[in-house]
Amino acid sequence: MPAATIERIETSLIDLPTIRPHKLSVATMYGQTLMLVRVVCSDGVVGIGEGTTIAGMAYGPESPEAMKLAIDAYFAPAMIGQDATRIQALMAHLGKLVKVNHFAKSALETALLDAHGKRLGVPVSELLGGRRRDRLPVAWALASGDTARDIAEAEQMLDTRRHRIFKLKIGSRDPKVDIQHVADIKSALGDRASVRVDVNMAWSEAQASWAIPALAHVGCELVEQPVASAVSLARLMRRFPIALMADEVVQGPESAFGIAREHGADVFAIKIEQNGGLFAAQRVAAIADAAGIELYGGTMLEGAVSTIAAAHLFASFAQLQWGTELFGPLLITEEILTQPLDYSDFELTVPPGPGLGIELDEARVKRFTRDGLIKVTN
Ligand code: MUC
Ligand code: MG
Repeated sequence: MPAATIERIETSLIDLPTIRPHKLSVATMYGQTLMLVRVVCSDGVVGIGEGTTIAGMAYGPESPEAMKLAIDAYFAPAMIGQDATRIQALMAHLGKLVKVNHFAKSALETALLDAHGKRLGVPVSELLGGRRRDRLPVAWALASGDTARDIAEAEQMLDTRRHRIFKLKIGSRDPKVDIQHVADIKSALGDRASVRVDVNMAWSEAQASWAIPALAHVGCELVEQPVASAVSLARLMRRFPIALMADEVVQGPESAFGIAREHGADVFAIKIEQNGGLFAAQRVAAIADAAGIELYGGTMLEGAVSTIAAAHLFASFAQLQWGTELFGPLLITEEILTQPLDYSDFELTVPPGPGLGIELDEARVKRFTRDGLIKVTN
């Protein structure tokens, strides 16, 4: 008889405003929707997890609504009564029943790990092999769409010692306009900050071939996912004096192995949701390490729950050469934790308590919980 079985799984959608419009090449975000999941176990322990994507279905194939539906209709019935303490075995079983659905799987695995950590009295990082660091450098994305506003925002981040690594979201405009935008920001910030860009797959290989050296020339140090295809990205490798990072094409260990085999990136952005959970993301990191690919802790602009789940994983990585971008909770206007996260001195503290080490402010969460399934935006 297992020590704890799964009794109930509850899901909800939380709609939260962002502090300003967040402009990516694929969409402009005005708010963020968190799909929260609670796994209630027979020993009274409740684990929380989160599934969050960017701009509905503009970034990836799973919407928050689809994650909720997949859990309610398919995952939950298969999980009720199962051993809550055998997380890897349970996730492997679910993997056979439900194909892909990486974001929903990540949310469930997070909740199971949170519950098990609370049960054992250890942080999730310890369940993942043990942390190697307690604090993580955190980049900020400049994505207002306006150069002067982005510079002012970066100056404020430097003054308050919140961020000194800036990722500029480009790709929706003419590349020449974008390059000027990057040049102006880098020249305003100088050596006080590092500047990187994320193109979110917007360029053709031909555009990338002339735009990347121009970005290097103006002081950009890293270009994230300039093109959509992994084959194109591999062809761009080693042609320029700056690093190329794979993001959207890294979707679990098999894809990571394929990219590594083709020498297809200098750096992987690791996202727990995109890879199908923390254990899958851990395997991706191991592949990268073995292949000499450097690591960056990515985000789906998640709220506090998934952000901290990722933080526990990134704290355990052997290498984290490019730091992280775990700033999602700072892009949201509302605090949904009883104790806010510690972002200070350009870093995020990985909570020391059991499980994820965070507690939801239930009243605030309730206030922003969606009543029906359909939301009308704008
Ligand atoms: C992405 O593409 O990396 C991370 C930061 C941001 O602004 O967008 C995300 C997703
Ligand atoms: Mg990206």
